[in-house]
Amino acid sequence: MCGIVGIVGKSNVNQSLYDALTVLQHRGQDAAGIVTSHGGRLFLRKDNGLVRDVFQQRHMQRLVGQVGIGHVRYPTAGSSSSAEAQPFYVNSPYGITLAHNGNLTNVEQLSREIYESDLRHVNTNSDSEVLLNVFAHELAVRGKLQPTEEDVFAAVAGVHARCKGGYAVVAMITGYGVVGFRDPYAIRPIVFGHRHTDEGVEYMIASESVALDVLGFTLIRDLAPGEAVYITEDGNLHTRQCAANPQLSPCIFEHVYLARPDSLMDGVSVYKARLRMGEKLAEKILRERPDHDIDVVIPIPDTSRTSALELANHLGVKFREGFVKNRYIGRTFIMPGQAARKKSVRQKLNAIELEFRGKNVMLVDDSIVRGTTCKQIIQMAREAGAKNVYFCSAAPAVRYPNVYGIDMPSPHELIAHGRSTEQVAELIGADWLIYQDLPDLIDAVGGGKVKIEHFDCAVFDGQYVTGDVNEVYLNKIEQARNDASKATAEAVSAIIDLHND
Ligand code: PIN
Repeated sequence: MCGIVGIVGKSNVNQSLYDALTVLQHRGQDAAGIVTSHGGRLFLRKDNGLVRDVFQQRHMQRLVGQVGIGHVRYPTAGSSSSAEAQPFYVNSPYGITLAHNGNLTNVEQLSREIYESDLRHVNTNSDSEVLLNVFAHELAVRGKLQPTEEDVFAAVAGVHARCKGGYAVVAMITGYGVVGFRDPYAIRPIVFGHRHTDEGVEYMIASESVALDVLGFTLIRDLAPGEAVYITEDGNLHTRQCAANPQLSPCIFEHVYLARPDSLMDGVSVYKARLRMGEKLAEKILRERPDHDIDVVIPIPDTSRTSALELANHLGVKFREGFVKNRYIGRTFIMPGQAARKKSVRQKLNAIELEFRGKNVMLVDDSIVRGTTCKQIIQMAREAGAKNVYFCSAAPAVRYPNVYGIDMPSPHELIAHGRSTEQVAELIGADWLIYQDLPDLIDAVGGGKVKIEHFDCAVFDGQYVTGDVNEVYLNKIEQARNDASKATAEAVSAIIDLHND
């Protein structure tokens, strides 16, 4: 998962891009980058690290121009080099830079085509660089000295015809404008909006509406599946459907915990969706355990708070903050002769004993992935004196890998892979466990004021909407993951784990 932003402004956009990336920081803490364009020149700064660490005063001063794009990257196994920080750049045609959120599922084939047929060179293992080269090729074959919006949209249509997988993209065509587009299933999110200044109207494209809000832009709308928006440097906005058979199937996991609650995605309030998840969970508890003896509902901070609150309301049970999170976790230093150790949950969360002692507590989390964190948290609840510890997950059991840009462990690391609810409960040490049912999650997200019927729910049901993901592909990525993780030093994985939890 990553965050992307593009701005066509009326004055320097460096500060606004920086601010937008800070707002999107939850979508990726591994690397950050900004490129701006001024007078036919590009100015780029990208590196590993948080937005606040990557950009210093001296970098910001160099990032001049009224047009630019930016990116924050989530760590994925084997992609931690700063050479793979985004935006990526190709010099021909025009000079194009691109930032991408998602993952292409046919990257091997594309890489071959790019080299053998398009005669292009790709210098990293990043699928985003592949995507950029496909886009650049599709624009180059139009053969124009000055691309029009027709050329740009034709190039996006070319990308849709060749690329498979999940992608939300912003790309800057030097001297011409910024284009944003979304894959034909709209798996990854992308919105656009405008802001009025004394100098005129400015436009922003971003992963989440919260970036628009915070910077004083007004949301125009989400891009539709397969749609592209092109904003020229002089401020003209064009949109076009560029896919042959678009079908809205956004990733439901965005609502579970990836997105900020104050974002609207495809018209759905993430916050409201989480409230409804809590309501549905309460209904399930009342159905399956009408005689429950829960004394108190306690969220595991932060994401699950919203669902836990509504769950408690619907059960008519007290809601209490039983865990306090340290917001200032430090780095893990590698001392001579010592291997870096994974930071324990204990360093991040502390229990307020009096909320646990002698009580039957219902802990709520947004999801159970590896099960390692929740196991430790359940243990903490017991040590704090809980009589019984029940657990519920606002999402269904995560049983399958994600191939559209969310970094998930491989199947055998997923605690629910091939296991029943009772088996998971036993492994994590809960007295009983309740998972959200998938139809309830779908209804919680897509059954509000704005109706969405179909989602990408692959991590829960193993159904991959793009239709090209089979056993062979899944085995291949698992193998690649294992190789990458073997090659990755223990110290690095400890830090990645810290981010993932
Ligand atoms: C919570 C994110 N959320 C917490 C991620 C832990 C599963 N884990 C998925 C729960 S927040 S595990 O956004 O950081 O607040 O028990 O499966 O290891």
